[in-house]
Amino acid sequence: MRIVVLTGGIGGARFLLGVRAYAQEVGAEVTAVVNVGDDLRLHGLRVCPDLDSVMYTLGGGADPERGWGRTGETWTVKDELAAYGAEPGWFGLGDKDLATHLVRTTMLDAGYPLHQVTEALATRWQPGVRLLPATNDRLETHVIVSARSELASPAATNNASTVSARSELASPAATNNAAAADGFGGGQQAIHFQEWWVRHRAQLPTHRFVFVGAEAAKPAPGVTEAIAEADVVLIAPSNPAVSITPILAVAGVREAVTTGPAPVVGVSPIIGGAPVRGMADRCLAVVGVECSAAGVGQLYGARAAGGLLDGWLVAEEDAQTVIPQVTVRAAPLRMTDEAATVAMVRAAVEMA
Ligand code: FO1
Repeated sequence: MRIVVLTGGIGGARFLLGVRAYAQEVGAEVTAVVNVGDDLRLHGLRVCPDLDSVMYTLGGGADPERGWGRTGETWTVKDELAAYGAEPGWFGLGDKDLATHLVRTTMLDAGYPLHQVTEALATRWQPGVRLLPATNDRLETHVIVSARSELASPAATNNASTVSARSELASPAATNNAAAADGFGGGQQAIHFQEWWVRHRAQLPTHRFVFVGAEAAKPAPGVTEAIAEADVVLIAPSNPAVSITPILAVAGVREAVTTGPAPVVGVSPIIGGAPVRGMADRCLAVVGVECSAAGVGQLYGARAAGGLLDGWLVAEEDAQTVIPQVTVRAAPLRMTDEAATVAMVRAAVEMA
């Protein structure tokens, strides 16, 4: 059996632990198509948070509490960077983690595409599933927020690493043009997702997410093929707005899923109206989706109605959820340990 999982974020990485264990039980192969919208360039390095969360989590190197970065991490370089006043100080790169970014950046600069770099890094970690970036091309999630003085000030914008962590959209002029062009009127600013997520904890007045580069981005080699050959496609209980949507925004991926032969089953990231962790509620509010299993199920939509889902696995608290033309099943959805996650995966695959 071939299982494809669309995934991103820390919840998605944890879900993959269960998918891998289930696949080992039934003798299935797993391909994870991982979000790259969180990626950023920092201190000259390419950082891929979602690919690294999956690689470290499945490879046994992730810090279980944080969910990102390495276990047993030290922060000497981070402190040294702060001593130089090197911006941005709000995004911490651990010493062990830095080695990953150095190897990745060196390989990318040598011309290797991201999917081959990911494969090379995974050789060390042996995640037990194939990791594919959704695309090798530039795709960055930016967030349109109400402009704030410190964000738009030239000093902040001119600092190299800050600008590298933000898009060319971030320059006030460009942003205002972009915002104005979008009929949002002036006074709005595009900032990189990580700045919104880590520096501001999603607490800024936020208008929308933009997946910069999505139209031109192509699925990484192997992505549409894996989806076409899959026996089941699972949508992990990741953040729908900023982890799953940017995967589907890559031209060709959504079509591959909706027109492919494999049944598509999603797992709700919302239990009883609240996200299990992270800030999915904040993100769903930005896109105007109710923070509920029903809201997210409707966001993904029924395949029969042009959406994605054949099945939607919800928590027992949400057993009454109805999504027209989608099979809804209830099961315990808290990934308290691997066995609990395996049970979720089994329930999802059996729906398919
Ligand atoms: N999240 C934070 O809240 N603070 C950080 O300083 C931080 C650093 C960081 C470094 C590397 C990495 O791969 C992830 C990091 N994250 C940090 C988490 C990251 O923002 C999120 O894991 C994803 O982007 C959201 O899924």
